[in-house]
Amino acid sequence: MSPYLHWHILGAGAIGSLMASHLCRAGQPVTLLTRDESTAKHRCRALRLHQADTVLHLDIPCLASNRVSAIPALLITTKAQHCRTALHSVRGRMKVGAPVILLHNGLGVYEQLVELYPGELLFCATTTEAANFQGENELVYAGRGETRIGHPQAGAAPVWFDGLARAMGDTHWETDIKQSLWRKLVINATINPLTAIHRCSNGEILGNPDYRSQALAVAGELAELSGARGYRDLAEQIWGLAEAVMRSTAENRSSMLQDIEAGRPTEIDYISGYLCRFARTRRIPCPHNEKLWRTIRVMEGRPAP
Ligand code: KPL
Repeated sequence: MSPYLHWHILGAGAIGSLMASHLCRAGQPVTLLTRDESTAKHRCRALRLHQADTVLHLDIPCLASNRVSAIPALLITTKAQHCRTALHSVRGRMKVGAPVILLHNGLGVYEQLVELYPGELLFCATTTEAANFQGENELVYAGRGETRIGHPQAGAAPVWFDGLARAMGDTHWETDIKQSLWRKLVINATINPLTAIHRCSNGEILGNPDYRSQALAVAGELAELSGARGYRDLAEQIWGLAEAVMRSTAENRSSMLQDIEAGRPTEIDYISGYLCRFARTRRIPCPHNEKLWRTIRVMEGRPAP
């Protein structure tokens, strides 16, 4: 019997496929779940993983999510706004005691999912791994990063964690995952909406004086919100953290910009929207973030919040 859990991955985008390729390369059992019966027909997805100058051919087991019978462990890598439907679609197929890890940008999904699944089995993760598809099966591993996994109510690492971490590279158990998720949230809130509005790369936000001053105003409000949330040290670091990410990913087009360009819904309600709702409960004005939330929703063709 395998000492490893058989992870099923819902959300076969770039990050989900990268995580599947890590498990596959480590020889651990993994299955990509897809809604698309035709992809699942061959029972495997042929991926070409491009990393530096090498190309690796991987055949990742694949199943239609309505065909899977008993899921021992689930990693959900869909966009934030699709996590609830994704979990709902396989809820009746989960083995008793199966852990579920949520890996997406933004906050607020865990609170929605505890209604659907036992809270003690719901874990959250954040990653700085970077990948993108350049062609249907051409997965580019754009940058090695770090993955942090934890439970929102804190606690020690579960027994399955070491096996998973062995496959996933630079992966750590995080005792304060809420703070790590908040840190990623404020970085995304500073960068993503502005890149989508100005249709520019992450680096151009720093390079254009007008965009830069807008980002500084957004980050200033986020510092106040972070202080109110109890993260005083983080409040002082926000601009420095966001600036470092804009420099190290200068050529990147943010995930929100890619969504806008492709006419897809964005994660704005879980990024700026989550922060503005938090600000309203504390009666903290944050007009710059409100404006970003409103503008992106209107760009998507949705009513302003
Ligand atoms: O996480 C990102 C995203 O695009 O969603 C950043 C860090 C901004 C990199 O582009």
